[in-house]
Formats: sequence, C-alpha cells, structure tokens
Amino acid sequence: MINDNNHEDILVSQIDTGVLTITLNRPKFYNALRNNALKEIADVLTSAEKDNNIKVIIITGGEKVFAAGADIKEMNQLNVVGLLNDNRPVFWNKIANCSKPIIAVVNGFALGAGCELMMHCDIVIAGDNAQIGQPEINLGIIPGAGGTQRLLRTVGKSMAMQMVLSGEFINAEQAKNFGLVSEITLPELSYHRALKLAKVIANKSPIAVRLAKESLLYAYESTLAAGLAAERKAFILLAATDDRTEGITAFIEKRQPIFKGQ
Ligand code: DAK
Repeated sequence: MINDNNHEDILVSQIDTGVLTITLNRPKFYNALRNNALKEIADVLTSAEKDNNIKVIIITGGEKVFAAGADIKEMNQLNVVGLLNDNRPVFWNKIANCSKPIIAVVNGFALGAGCELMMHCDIVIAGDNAQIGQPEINLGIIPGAGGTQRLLRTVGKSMAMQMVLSGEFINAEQAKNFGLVSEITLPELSYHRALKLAKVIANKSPIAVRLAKESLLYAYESTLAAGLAAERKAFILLAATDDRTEGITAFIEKRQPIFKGQ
C-alpha cells in the first residue's frame, strides 16, 4: 500500500480519486531532506508509477515551510568517500524519472535540496510567503542535485548566478517573474489550488499527459530539431490510442470525454 503511512519523514494520502499527496513531515527541522526522506519520496513515486488509479502527485511541506535543504547535520557526517557512495543521486533519479505529473506546493522556505526538489516537480504553486534559494555557498559547498543546471535553464544566467553565488533568497513574486513558479496564492489556499489543478489533469487522457510531460522535459535535453522530432513521434503515437478517438468523438458529439488510458 502506498498510503499506509508507514513512513518516518513523509505523510502520504489519497484524498481524491487520482491524486496522491506526499507531505514532507519533519516540521521541527524545517522538513530538512535527510536521505531517508528522499528514499521515502522515491519509493512512493516508484509505487505510484505502477498504480493506474494515481494520475497526479502533489508534493507539499504544508503551509509554513516546504524544505530548508538537505539535512546539514547528516551531510556533515559524510567525507568524500561517503559522498561518492551516497544513495541520494539514485533517489533523485527516481524522482526525475517519474512519468506522472508532479505538482509542488511551496510555502515558506524552499532552500538548497528543497529548491532542487521543487525544480524536479512539473508545476509549482507557491504561497505568497515562499522564500526560494540555493544557499549552499554559505556552507562552502555548491548545489549538488541539479541546482545549478535546472535553475539556470529556468531563470537564465544572471539570476541563477545571483542566487547561487550570493546564496540570497528570492520571494514568490520574483520566482513567478522568473518562471520558477506558475501561480501564487495565499499559503492557506495553495494546496486547494494545486488539488483543483491536479483534478483537472487527472481527468485527461493519462497517455497523452505522460507523452506531453515527456515531450516538454525533452526540451531540457535536446536541440530544437531533436525536440520537434520527438514531439512529432509522440503526437503520431497517440493516434493509436482509444483515448484520442474518444477525445475527438466527444468533441464532435458535444459531450465530455471519458478517458480510459487505452
Ligand atoms: N538541515 C538540518 N536542520 C535544519 C536545516 C537543514 N537544512 N534547516 C533548518 N534546520 C533546523 C535548525 O537546525 C533548527 O533546529 P534546532 O536547532 O532548533 O534543533 C530548526 O530547523 C529551525 O531552524 P532555525 O532555528 O535556523 O530557524 P530560522 O527561522 O531562524 O531560520 C532558515 C530558518 C531556513 C533560514 C535556517 O534554518 C537556515 O539557514 N537553514 C539552512 C538552509 C540551508 O543552508 N540549506 C541548504 C542545505 S545544503 C548531495 C547533493 C546536494 C545536497 C546534499 C547532498 N549529494 C550529491 C550527495 C544538498 C545540500 C543542501 O541542501
């Protein structure tokens, strides 16, 4: 069971059909992402991949804080060999490779690995109290889970340099202006907004959603020509699905489509 809540660092709930919510749950430590937290997130996402009833995943830290980074005390115990053998990259890869859409609900601090977790998600809804940053430079280190790469690709060179080199945080408004965040709400409304959006997505064809996410993320990896070719192949592939027939037929018959993921 995914939502058996047999976890130490997260809570998992499936309040609504099709939407699984992962809540980071170490509030005393500002949800610092120790290895176990990442492992639990990765394990839940791996199980969610196989569960056809789960269409969208929401990751939140609640209304006060998203995550203040890797657990600095845990990190302090690792020397160079420890870091080399560390399992964190394995967990990050599982999160990055999740084929289902992930919405981050970001209130309060999203720092270091917290910001990187946010950037692993596909859509970000932020509370107006969000403070986002890569402050690793203050510890004499640099981001190590995509913070230099994903940040620069999203916000551009100057702002990425500013955030990573100074360690200064940006607020929700700045994050939205720079494309890190798609919407800002009051903190107490951010989860509800994400849930509403998740339900909209959950009602679409899961195969189309999956290929749309894959095509969009491919833009990070490829040239425009390769990305356009990949998009076209995915577009053509969808012609073989019942969902496409249903979607187009429903439009012509002026009714809502019922997608079955076939
Ligand atoms: N780790 C551990 N504990 C943390 C923490 C963190 N990142 N952030 C906060 N806490 C704990 C504090 O220690 C404190 O606990 P107690 O001391 O009371 O027991 C509690 O949460 C509340 O924090 P504060 O008392 O400091 O609260 P304030 O409101 O005054 O300040 C703050 C909030 C978020 C500004 C401050 O706590 C802060 O600066 N936190 C650290 C932020 C940070 O530097 N984050 C980046 C961490 S480094 C890797 C790749 C990447 C990484 C790791 C490995 N590999 C490739 C293997 C990632 C690295 C990072 O993320």
